[in-house]
Amino acid sequence: MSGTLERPFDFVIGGAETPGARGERAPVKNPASNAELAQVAVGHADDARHAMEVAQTAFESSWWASDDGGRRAKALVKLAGLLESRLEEFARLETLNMGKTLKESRGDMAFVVRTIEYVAGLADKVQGETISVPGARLDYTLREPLGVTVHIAPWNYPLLLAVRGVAPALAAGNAAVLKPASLTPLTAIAFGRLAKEAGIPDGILNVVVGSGSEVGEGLVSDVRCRSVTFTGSGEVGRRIAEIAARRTIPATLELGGKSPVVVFPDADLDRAARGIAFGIFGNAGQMCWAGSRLIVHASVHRALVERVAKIATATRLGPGTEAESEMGPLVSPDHLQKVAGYVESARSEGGKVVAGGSRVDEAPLAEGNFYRPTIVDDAPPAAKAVREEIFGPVLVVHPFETTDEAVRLANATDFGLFAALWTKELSTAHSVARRLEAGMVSVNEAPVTFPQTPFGGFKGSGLGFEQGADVVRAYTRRKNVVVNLSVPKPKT
Ligand code: TAP
Repeated sequence: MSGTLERPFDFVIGGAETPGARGERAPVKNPASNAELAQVAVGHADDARHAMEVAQTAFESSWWASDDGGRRAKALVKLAGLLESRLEEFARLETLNMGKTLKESRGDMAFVVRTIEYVAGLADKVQGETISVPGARLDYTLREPLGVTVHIAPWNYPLLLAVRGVAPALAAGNAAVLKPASLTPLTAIAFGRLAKEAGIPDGILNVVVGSGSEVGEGLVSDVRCRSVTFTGSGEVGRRIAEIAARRTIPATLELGGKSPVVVFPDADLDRAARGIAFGIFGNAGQMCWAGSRLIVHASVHRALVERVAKIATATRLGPGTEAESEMGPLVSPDHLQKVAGYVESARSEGGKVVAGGSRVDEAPLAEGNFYRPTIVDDAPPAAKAVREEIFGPVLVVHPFETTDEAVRLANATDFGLFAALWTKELSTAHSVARRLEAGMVSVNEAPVTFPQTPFGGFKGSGLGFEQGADVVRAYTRRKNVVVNLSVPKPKT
């Protein structure tokens, strides 16, 4: 890809494309080359306020928030269809902006389509209940939309993680304001442009771009914001939780992890090696639930590390747009430096780099942010690279002797998003799955999720869940109504 995309990417507010109050635009880059890719509108606090005001008006005045969930479902199904019909275009845009391979972007877009279809199916099933109470009374509950919901998305799955919150909020009848990450806003904006064609009323789906500290905080602090869904770093997530607490609004936080992959001696090592490589080198390791700590039984330690190292070394790096590329670049030069810094710290703290461990500095990839799939063996448990989320293609390895030790090592982290187990023993699988402090556990499987399964973490990995059958209901509020049915006796 060379040159800038011709059409600028402006905000989508109230069904119209607008460059924002001050008319500012800034370039976004292609991480495979660091060349300019597109010009994007950059907003400020006044744009955040404007988006919230427009969303509130649409919520109050359009049919969207009415009881007609079936009508919302139709519009959402149309939205999913529009995206599906342009899947290749969206996948390419995602790859150009974020760096992941086209295969990965196609998978992400298919997941987005399925997510919208899934929540569309729930839109007319948001219902209250009747409750038996003493006396001549009818008591029932109503489920109402919250109002304007705010969605702040990260750069690693730009459209997928945005729509994972926006779609159920819309299905419940809310008006949404989405702020994608400044590094990767293109697919979110392109998605916002589809809303009108899908028949979603103007102002119900809005997209505004700008720095998190100004636009993001502006959205969450706005008096009209009735809930916030955030995916990103723990530091920012906790800041958002503080604002939400002050405003007494719900916050759903998805904050990353340092996920263990525990391999028992009876595991199928070839399958496990492929699953482990997929779980840490997929999306160049920029995954909240990357299986970044391999905890392997000492008897198969060397054999397994050799297998994973072979896959790491054979992985073809290249621009995501090229069919033969198996791993794309990291999202930005700053992030590349951060990942490289972690590997250097692991080396200096006694870890052995057995694969990768360097950026690609040969032409033509040297222009981009390419970092080799890396394995650090025998890193001390206290090492920074073992404790902190690296968010890159870096696997750290620890051997264990007993199951208790494996569980202790797996749980020895502030995070609790995901854990994987590899064993053929049914009892080991089920008993260890129960002992792991993680919101999601997979057995003999690389990380995999579906719109119908809950996604969320324990401990420092977040608050609340996304996806799953309760996801639309989570964007409603419950109201209890009691009606006195007694008929006054006629006065004689
Ligand atoms: P964050 O700084 O947390 O950014 C995530 C989103 O929050 C972006 O849209 C960002 O906007 C916005 N944001 C930043 N500061 C904000 C604030 N004070 N108030 C409201 N919104 C704010 O994450 P990052 O810089 O993209 O990545 C840093 C680290 O976070 C990564 O290395 C990784 O460890 C973690 N991360 C985790 C995930 C998942 S899936 N859990 C995803 C991405 C990153 P701008 O970027 O436009 O300023």
